[in-house]
Amino acid sequence: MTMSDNRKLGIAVAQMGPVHLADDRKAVVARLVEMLKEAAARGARLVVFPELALTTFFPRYWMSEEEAEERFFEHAMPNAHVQPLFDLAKSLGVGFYLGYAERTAGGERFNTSILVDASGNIVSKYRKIHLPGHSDHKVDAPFQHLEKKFFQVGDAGLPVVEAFDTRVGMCLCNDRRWPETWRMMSLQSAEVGVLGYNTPSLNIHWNEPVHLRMSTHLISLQASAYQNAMWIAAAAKCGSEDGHHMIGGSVIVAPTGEIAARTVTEEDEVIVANADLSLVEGFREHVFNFAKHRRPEHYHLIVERVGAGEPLPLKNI
Ligand code: CDT
Repeated sequence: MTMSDNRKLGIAVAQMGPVHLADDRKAVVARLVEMLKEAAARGARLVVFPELALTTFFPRYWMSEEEAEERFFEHAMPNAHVQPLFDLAKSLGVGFYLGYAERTAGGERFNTSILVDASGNIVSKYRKIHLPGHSDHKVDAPFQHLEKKFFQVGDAGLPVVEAFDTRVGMCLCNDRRWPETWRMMSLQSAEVGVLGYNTPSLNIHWNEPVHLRMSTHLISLQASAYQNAMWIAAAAKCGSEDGHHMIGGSVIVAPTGEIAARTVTEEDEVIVANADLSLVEGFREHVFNFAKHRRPEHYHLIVERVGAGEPLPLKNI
């Protein structure tokens, strides 16, 4: 990777308004195509679309796995529905990140995202690791969050690839709340992290005040961008999908932790930042010079324990 003093990457986030049950893939892809055109015209080389971008956020509905596979999963990527997006991206010379429900040839189901380069090739695939929600039918809840029923835990780690003259890592939605996600990327020298999300305004698991949905989303991204010296671009699918509201607040965050661009609607909306990648290098040379300052010999519990346990014995007291 070549480093210069002033390396720039035009990054766009293409936020989506609601996708209703009645909206077919063709109509959805037409919306993505329009936003890709706008993003390219505004100087973006990488466009970030949401999680499960091609359908409504279907894990809110109780149904069998077979029905979900039939209605909401992609059995190949690309496929005839999304080919226009791939073709346009290639002709414009821009790449994109796209989230979708993946059904493999072997019958596995993942909540997946892909990174497509400016030549229209899939250069990386991520399968969501931190699956939120439950697998049982919560009959008293206003809606379901059945990611643990419909998806397996991702089996592809947290991939970072060289693309767009930088290094790019991917994750999906709930992954953004876990510091391990971002540290895995920054330890692979990712300079840009991209994600899509569907975050219901109402948390069915506990009585979380609605305003915290936005503040915990933003604080996770801003802290993670700063602590890992990365650019982070996050795309919502938001607004009211058949009466089920999800937060917007799509952002592009600089390695300073500052928000460089933010959506103001809950509809299809493109934001763009000309990301200065040399900011990453600055932070990584100084306060977050990992090789100089990290002390992994004191971090062993992070990989040894899943849940919290007893304090470690005190030393040297
Ligand atoms: N899609 C997704 O991962 N949403 C979660 C909701 C958590 S509440 C069950 C999120 O972290 O936004």
